[in-house]
Amino acid sequence: KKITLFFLGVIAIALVFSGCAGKSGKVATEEAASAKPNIVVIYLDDLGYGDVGAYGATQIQTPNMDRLANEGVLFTDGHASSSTCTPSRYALLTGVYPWRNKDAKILPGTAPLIIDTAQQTIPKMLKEQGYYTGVVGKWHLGLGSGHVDWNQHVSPGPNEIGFDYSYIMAATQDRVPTVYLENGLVEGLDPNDPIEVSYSQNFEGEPTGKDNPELLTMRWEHGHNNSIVNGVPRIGFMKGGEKAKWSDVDMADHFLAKAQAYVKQHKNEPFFLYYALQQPHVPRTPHPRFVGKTDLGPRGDVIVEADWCIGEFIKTLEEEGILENTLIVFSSDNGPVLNDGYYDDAVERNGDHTPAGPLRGGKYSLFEAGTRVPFITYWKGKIEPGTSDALVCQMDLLASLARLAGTTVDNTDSEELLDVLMGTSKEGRSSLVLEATSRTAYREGNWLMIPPYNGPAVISSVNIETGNLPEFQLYNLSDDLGQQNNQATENPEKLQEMLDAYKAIIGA
Ligand code: NG6
Ligand code: CA
Repeated sequence: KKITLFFLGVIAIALVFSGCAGKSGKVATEEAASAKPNIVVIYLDDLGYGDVGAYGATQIQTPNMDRLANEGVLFTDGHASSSTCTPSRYALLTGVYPWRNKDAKILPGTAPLIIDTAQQTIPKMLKEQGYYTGVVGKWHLGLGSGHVDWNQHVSPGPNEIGFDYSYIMAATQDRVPTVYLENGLVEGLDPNDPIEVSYSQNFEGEPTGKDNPELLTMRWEHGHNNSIVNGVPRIGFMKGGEKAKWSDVDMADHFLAKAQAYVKQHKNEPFFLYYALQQPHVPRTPHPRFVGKTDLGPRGDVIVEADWCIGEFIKTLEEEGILENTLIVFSSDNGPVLNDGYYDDAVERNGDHTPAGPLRGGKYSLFEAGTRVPFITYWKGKIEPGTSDALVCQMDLLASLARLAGTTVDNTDSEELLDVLMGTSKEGRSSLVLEATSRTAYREGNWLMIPPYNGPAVISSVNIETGNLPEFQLYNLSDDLGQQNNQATENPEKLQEMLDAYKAIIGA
């Protein structure tokens, strides 16, 4: 009898609780779903300011990027923090200036993770606000904490800095290991064929690009002459892991499929996706169905391929009925380069295409084309189409997305510019320190100051101006976007004002 009464009591209590939980749970989800849109950052690798139709390209057709621009806000003055990959990605995810971290520079595939696992990041912040968070694509922020054994679970990595899900290539397409990692595990690894990676010496008996040109389907021009994978010579040496190696020509489709699957799986909860495409970084390996889509050779063709991927990805959001509830931020990690180390006709077939648009410099450069990149925000039905000349930096996404998700972050480098990203305000940043291969420059208003730097004025291997000059440079971008007229000597007051403000920020 006692037992029956006890059970009745338990059932009664359970009913009361399930009733409450059911009701408030549902309301909470509905509120979250309408208040917290999905957030997708589509990030390209080395895509230049002038490589997109909406930004003036005529020889590369980019209808899907153009759709985002035409139906969203096209920023004319949007910046990566840096003119190379690792620092820009560091700033994007952490909201911290990359020059504050001495390790935030182009990393080998064996480098340890450079984001502190205690650090604030976009995925961590969003996760705290109830988001499911994922990264698909290029990582290049280091993995592990010293020596990485690629045959074991690799950690710390994206999953330790806030991503619930990660499907990545460790570094770049031109660096070993040339395998994908899903949540820290090399996909498709055969334990009987373990992976070994070294950036200092080759493994005995393994061919290299340098010694075995007869094995190459793509020739190296500078660097890129170590291990050969799929006929392409890479940076770094790798042995084993045959079955796990990626197929270069399928990489775009492969990442797209992962990004689409992620969306389908998480469409019923607010999600964040950092979709980091590999194009048009070297080696440029378009899938055969994109070969010849432009007259520019592989560099143009992989941009068309990336554009197609973006179109397919948007279609998935549409088909799943969540496009209206998804904010898309589109950008690139640094400016363009034609010859980045392989003979792939990028220079020879460039014709009169201007990858940097009207800007001076390119990847690796302190000049404008290093960091000023395509930058678009799109949110169907929420963002009014338009153009914005506001100064914005990818580093500002942390604070801005925090506001969108209903929270704030304790971060002084990341500026909260949500209204600017939404197109309702044109009040962007008043200043920004830009970085290129560990050098910095200072932007305030329309003025740009580059302090004196020794070193070559041009990186001859890639044929890009560095921005180095032994004296100060001062440009007024409002009437000299191409940075042709150095006003440092004729405008000493402005120079001094800029120098003082710059020193105050960098702590010099
Ligand atoms: C450089 C590579 C270049 C590219 C770059 C990183 C050589 C000679 N050049 O060192 O090809 O991989 O690093 O690019 O090795 S980034 O977009 O990831 O920053
Ligand atoms: Ca890059």
